[in-house]
Amino acid sequence: MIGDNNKARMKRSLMICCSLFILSVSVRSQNYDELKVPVYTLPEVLKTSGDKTVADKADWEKIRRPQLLTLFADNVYGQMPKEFDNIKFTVKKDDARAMGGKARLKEVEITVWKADKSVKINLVLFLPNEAKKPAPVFLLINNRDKNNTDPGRTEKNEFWPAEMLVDSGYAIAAFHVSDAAPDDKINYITGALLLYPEQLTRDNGMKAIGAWAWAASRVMDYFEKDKGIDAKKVFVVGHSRGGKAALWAGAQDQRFAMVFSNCSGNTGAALARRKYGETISRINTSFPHWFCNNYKKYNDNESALPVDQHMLLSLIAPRPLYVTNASKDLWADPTGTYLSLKNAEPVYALYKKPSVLTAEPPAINSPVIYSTLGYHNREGEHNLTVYDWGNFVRFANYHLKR
Ligand code: GTR
Repeated sequence: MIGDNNKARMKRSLMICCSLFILSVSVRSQNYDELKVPVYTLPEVLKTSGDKTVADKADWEKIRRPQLLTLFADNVYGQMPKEFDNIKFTVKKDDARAMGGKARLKEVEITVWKADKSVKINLVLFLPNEAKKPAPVFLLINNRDKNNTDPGRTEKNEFWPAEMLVDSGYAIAAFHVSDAAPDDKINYITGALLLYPEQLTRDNGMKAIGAWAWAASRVMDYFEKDKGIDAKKVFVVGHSRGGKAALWAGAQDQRFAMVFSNCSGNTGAALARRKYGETISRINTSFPHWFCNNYKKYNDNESALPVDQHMLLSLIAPRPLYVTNASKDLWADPTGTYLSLKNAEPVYALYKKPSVLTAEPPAINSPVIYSTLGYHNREGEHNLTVYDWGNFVRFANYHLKR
């Protein structure tokens, strides 16, 4: 006879074996073979839910754009709450002679209240002292270590090459995602979501990526009040998970004049239906706190999704959009990212915005700069580097005619 304790132990071992097996199958089952990409049909970006084809920008703005925003909110990123009671900007530090005198450093605490709750977003901002007029600004949604955006500049990192941006005549800013939603499945509710507890009970409720995008908009609220900033030239930048948030922020909030999404991959710029590299089921399993509950319905069921990521990119139109990959970062599906960008062209065409994207992805390290839709596939690993930033500056210079 097997005792109850032994039975429980055996059951536990069996369960552990099964989960390890499922995990190893799912890891092994990520596809990196172009020949195994399934045949798929992308949902039509210009076909409304009422089956009408959008032929001009008026219908795009009135009908299709709002439809797509709702579809993304309900099925992918969750709702974007817009209301709050109060917002206050407190300049905690103001140093006119930072970076050896070439920049003004401002550290600003942005506090947002709703009912009796509040959240604080800490902004680091360098303004170029040489600027004769309000400066355009790049805002990084920092999903990596806070040291990457060290205001003291003891730590310098190519993830946020602040000196290089200032030397190019731009202001550079950053906030850390943990202020808006800590990046873990337990604590993500302890930031912006404190203001919106009702979101937690909804299947289309905002989670971490939505909260990061929400915070980017609160920083935008601040930029509108800072006389050193040209609020019509605020560019949102994000890498990887931060790149997913940057796209959602730019799609939602049209005050962002340009969007830069670096190696954002699955549920960022890459098409979901290709199931190449990271998939929806994989991302929802590893990061259950990023997207709304409804998104889990599309685990291994991509074709049922009423949107794909080219539609998210289309929501940035007509504003300039720059998307990147890294050649060794197959997890983020470089080909699927490029195709997604290419499939956003019809919406840009409604605005007569020229794109020079070729049918096939450009060669590695051959950036497409002189285009409303910009792109590069940098040689190397998944990262945000000086090469990437250098091209962001070139792309911005081109569009600002600098
Ligand atoms: C990975 C995740 C990606 C991407 C990346 C990152 O683990 O699967 O979707 O977000 O992390 O943020 O660096």
